[in-house]
Amino acid sequence: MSTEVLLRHAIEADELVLHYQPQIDLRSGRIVGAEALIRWESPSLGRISPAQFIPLAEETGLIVPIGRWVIERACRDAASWMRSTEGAHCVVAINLSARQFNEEALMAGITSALSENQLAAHHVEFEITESMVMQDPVSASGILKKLRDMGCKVALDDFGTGYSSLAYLRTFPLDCLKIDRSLVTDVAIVCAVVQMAQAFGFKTLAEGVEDEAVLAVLQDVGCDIVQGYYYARPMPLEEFKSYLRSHS
Ligand code: G
Ligand code: G
Ligand code: MN
Ligand code: NA
Repeated sequence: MSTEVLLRHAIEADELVLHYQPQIDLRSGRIVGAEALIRWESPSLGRISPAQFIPLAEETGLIVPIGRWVIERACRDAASWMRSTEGAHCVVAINLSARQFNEEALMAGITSALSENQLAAHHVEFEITESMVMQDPVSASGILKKLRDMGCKVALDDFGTGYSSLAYLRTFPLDCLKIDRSLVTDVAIVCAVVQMAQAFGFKTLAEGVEDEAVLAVLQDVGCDIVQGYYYARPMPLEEFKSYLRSHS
């Protein structure tokens, strides 16, 4: 069977899972969020990376049902950790793909996932890549505004890898810039991005933090939030809940 056919069945066959990677506030040391990262365990193909199957899902349109599943499951999981004292301030960060972002039914899907799980909108953040918004900045800006009007947060993912128009960037309704992990070891770039984000009124999150030296630089330049293997790898829900309990 082709990978496409197998992926089509992956949702109903319960082969997709979400792992969570903690996001830590640098000043307080508290866990303020967790990024949901999809995993596919195929009985016939083995473990397949989202870097492989997300592009396929985009091409075939399967990203629409998969993306809907991700939003529903992430909201359900976040609602479950939100009920504990340790998890009460931990936002769930959900990656949106280009198709999903431009889909008419996106807002309705989010609204129903929130209400079904009695999850407050401000506990959910959507990650949209720089290239997705720069393709059509005017339309993207309208969608970002709708998400924020609902009460959700919005982060610009992979920042620094695409071609952002700074003039547009400053007008975007954003909460956070996620500095791409390929850039976090470059002191000058990190410093410049943090200063620019501060001037524009956005928070900064550094991805792919793997060691103490990088962490020290980020602290120095005033980066707000960090995420990376130095703290933890993406992990299954139950493991993430114990992580929350033991790190608060
Ligand atoms: O976790 P990992 O490094 O393997 O993820 C690889 C890529 O897949 C990253 O670019 C990440 O943003 C993307 N990805 C992971 N989970 C999701 C998801 O739920 N939806 C979308 N659209 N992309 C995801
Ligand atoms: O594209 P996006 O930023 O959504 O993807 C995040 C990806 O980065 C995930 O696949 C995640 O597994 C991976 N990741 C998270 N932390 C680290 C890290 O410290 N080092 C590396 N190399 N990858 C990381
Ligand atoms: Mn991301
Ligand atoms: Na990224």
